[in-house]
Amino acid sequence: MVDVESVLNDAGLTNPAVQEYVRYWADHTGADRVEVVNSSDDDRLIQESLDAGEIFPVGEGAYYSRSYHKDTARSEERTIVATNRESDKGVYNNWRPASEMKPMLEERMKGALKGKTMYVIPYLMAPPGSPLESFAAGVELTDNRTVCLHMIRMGRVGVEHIQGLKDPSKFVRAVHVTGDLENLGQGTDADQRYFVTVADERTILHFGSSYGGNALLGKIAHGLRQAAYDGWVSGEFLSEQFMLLGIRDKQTGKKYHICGGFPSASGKTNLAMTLAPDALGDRYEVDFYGDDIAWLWVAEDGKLYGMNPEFGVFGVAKDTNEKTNPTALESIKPGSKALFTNVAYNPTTKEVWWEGKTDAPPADVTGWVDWKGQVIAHRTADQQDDPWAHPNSRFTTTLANVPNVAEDFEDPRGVEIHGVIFGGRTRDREPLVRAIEDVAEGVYDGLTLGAEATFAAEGVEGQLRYDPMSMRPFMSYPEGDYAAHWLKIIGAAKEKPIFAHVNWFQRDAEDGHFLWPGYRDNLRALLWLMEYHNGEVTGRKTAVGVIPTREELKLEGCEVTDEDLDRLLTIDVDRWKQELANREVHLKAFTNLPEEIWEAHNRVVADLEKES
Ligand code: GTP
Ligand code: SPV
Ligand code: MN
Repeated sequence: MVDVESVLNDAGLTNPAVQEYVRYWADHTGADRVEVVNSSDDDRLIQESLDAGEIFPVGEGAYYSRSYHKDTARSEERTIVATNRESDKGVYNNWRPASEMKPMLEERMKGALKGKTMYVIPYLMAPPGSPLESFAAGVELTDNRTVCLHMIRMGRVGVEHIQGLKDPSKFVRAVHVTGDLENLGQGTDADQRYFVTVADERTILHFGSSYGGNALLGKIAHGLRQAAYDGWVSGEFLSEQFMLLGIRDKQTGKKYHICGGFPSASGKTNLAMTLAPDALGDRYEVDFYGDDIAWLWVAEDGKLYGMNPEFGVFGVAKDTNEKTNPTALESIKPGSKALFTNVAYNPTTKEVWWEGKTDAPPADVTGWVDWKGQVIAHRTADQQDDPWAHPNSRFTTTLANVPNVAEDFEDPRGVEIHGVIFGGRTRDREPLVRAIEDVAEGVYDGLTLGAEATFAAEGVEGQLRYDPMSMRPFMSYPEGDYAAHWLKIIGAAKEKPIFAHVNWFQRDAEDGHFLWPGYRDNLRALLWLMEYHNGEVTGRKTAVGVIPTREELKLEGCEVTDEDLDRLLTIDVDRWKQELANREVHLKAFTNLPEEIWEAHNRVVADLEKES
């Protein structure tokens, strides 16, 4: 048996509550070795991983790995929020009793680390000194060295974050066991995987994956699910799947911060890292703060603040290129120590490629292997069209590598929030942007956020898959309470943010082209929103919010036709009435939905009626 105590003492991890926790799990999993991980171990761990063939070099100073081919994304069905009280059961959180799930996970993890090393990763999901720091401390235990490399990039990792805790026992206990990936029955009736957050015990037990949010427990499991629960129980803050950006107006010297939620793979990373369009670049600059999680709270000065608890970016590789996201490309260049997962790789030239990186894949396929490790040159005729990279392949890099990262991105005080936006992929109905001043109506808009049902098989034409605040896969407590908590937190702010719904994805009904050019041009909608918030423009009032007039949008250098622009700035009252009927069904599923939310809904219904 390992002498856990001396390993931890030697590493300076003397916090007795941590020692007790690590000792318990080292015994239970039967680990052969225990090793404490600090971010300063990165170079050594990279070398060990290269030597072991777990990662491969990409040029100089970047790396590549593949996950098991049945282990490439989060699994929503296998993800569970467990607590000790049934009143925590919501519509989306897959609630189960803690008394049922804990023994089940303990059973799966028993003896699972025989012959293996248990890595102990002390981390902080907040800039040190943050007012929410006490909710941000955690210790992940993992059997996977690549997970350590990712955690060093995605969180702040080091013994110092756990040694000085005000309450030495207040840290999230996050246990990750990879399991025997080839024998877990992923996606079958005999699926062995379980990803459980025991929220009221601040314990995370994930079994059966080495990928992304399933395995980097500081990120989604702690940073979103656990933090959302903590924010609600403490009454102190919100944790949301939000991006966070700043806009600097060099002419007036003003600075704005906007956060907002788009469902997974709907453009948060692209928006957060965007640059101003060339024609507006002399006046405006965009600062990057975060692309996936924001914590929001009201500080003593009565203002609403936001911060990104993460230390890095775990971004979708597909379609990342010079045009769509030049800053992302810059952040993963040689020397960045970026990690690529499940893209295509060429071990001879040490290059990576993914769909959309360039118009066509490399013409000379010599040496290239796809994300499954299969040699491209050996593909059979019917495999020719298979993607080279997995559609959920990702890059991992630290925030500091992003060229337009905000100067104050690590300021523990966070930044004042001026706008909260929601957006999904909606091919019709949703205009480019509609501003909402009333807080309850803004929260209502977030609760009714949705993305269109992709391929017709499951979806009803024109009906959305609702994804409240883009939190559907990460919801940890009941939706009615969630809405009430939002009203409470934002309601406490002396200066209210403006809400807005945005849509970059409206399409032409005939030929399907995107009406709006998107990407860098999206800033134009946000600039209008801030000017509206400042009272500099008035817009046009509609039943579903205030819409810009064409003259109010800064359109210099924007390639959009007059006809498309008209459509982007129009409300189709009949389509909206249809949508409102769907919303009613959606909201009725939530118990204890605050009366203010129903009032907002009814107001919009009545206003639409007046407009028709
Ligand atoms: P998660 O990390 O899964 O939470 O995703 P995300 O919300 O950060 O999504 P991401 O920014 O990676 O974008 C996903 C896809 O949307 C990419 O393929 C982008 O190219 C595409 N996309 C982003 N912004 C736009 C836009 O303005 N217009 C169009 N047409 N596509 C966009
Ligand atoms: C998402 O799926 O929304 C992600 C990736 O950001 S993961 O960390 O795997 O959840
Ligand atoms: Mn995400």
